[in-house]
Amino acid sequence: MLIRSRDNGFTHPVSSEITTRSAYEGRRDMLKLMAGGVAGATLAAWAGREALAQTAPPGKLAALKGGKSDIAGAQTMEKLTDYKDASSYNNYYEFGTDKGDPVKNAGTLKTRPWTVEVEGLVKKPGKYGIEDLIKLSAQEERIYRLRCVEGWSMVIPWVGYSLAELIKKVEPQGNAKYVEFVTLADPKTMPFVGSRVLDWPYAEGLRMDEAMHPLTLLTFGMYGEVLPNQNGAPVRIVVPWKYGFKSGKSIVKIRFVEKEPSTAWNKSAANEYGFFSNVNPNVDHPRWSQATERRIGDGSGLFAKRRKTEMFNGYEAQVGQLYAGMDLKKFY
Ligand SMILES: Nc1nc2c(c(=O)[nH]1)N[C@H]1C(S)=C(S)[C@@H](COP(=O)(O)O)O[C@H]1N2
Ligand SMILES: [Mo]
Repeated sequence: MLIRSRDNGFTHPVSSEITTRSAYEGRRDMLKLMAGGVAGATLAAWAGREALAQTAPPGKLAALKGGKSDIAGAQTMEKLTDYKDASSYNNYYEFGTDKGDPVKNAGTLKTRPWTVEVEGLVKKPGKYGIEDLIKLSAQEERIYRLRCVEGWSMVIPWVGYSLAELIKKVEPQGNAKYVEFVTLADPKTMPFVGSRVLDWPYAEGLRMDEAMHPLTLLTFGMYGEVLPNQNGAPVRIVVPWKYGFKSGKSIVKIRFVEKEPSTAWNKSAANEYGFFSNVNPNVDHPRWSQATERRIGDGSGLFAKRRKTEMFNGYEAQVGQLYAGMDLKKFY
């Protein structure tokens, strides 16, 4: 396909993958132009780009913009997953176990007021109101692949800042070796809390060096807006080199501890879900292979095209060092 580059005016071939990405960026540029009072021909030139309508959010949620992140691994030329897919094909068991349940049921989640408690082995524990937490550091946009342990993946532009920014502010003590994330478990608003699928609250954890890694994102938004409830509003973690279940949604506690914390999925099936859960095409899940994945949007059923899963979900250059010398079959 031929498109005209906005940067230099030259016409050059690009793959359709790049087109959608640039259409998304184009929309943001268009909004800037509109704000600046540019109309008519310019707007007409932007109209009718269908990829744009699919990828962009419908604009019902509050805007949350992030500056383009320049940390290594935070950008990709891959096609973004359509907003519609990213916000309607979810795992959020508190709202049901089918992929379509969270978007239907998470409307009851009350995201204000919201407090995140930082506790445990830190010099400056405290309670952060969500608005203060959002303002604690500059918001960045990071485009990450999210690979679910079940074998599907998406590419999502998240908005947030490195968890390390918060960690530095609260000053962990020397004996703090792990960070535990506790998420909301409110039986009044979450219909499946109380069911026995998992041991609630949904809890997750990271080793301190993983939590401090710049790619680990304290996430408040996606696609330039605040997170929809079903994606973990008002604040979640995103750890792009690990299977999606390590990225806990709707966090209420961040706790610094000495021993490896137990996690919801590890408690439910320790032989299937280890503490590390780094994406690894060479270590199969006991019930299925992890060598390939289906990118949401690439077709489904008989027409599903599968892609090779990459070591550490493609972030090996950035995070491989964290696991030097570790037997990744043993520490799965
Ligand atoms: N609290 C909570 N967090 C959760 C889950 C959950 O069920 N409850 N599911 C996890 C799983 S299995 C995945 S793949 C990702 C999905 O995130 P997404 O729906 O935003 O793509 O969220 C993770 N975080
Ligand atoms: Mo998942």
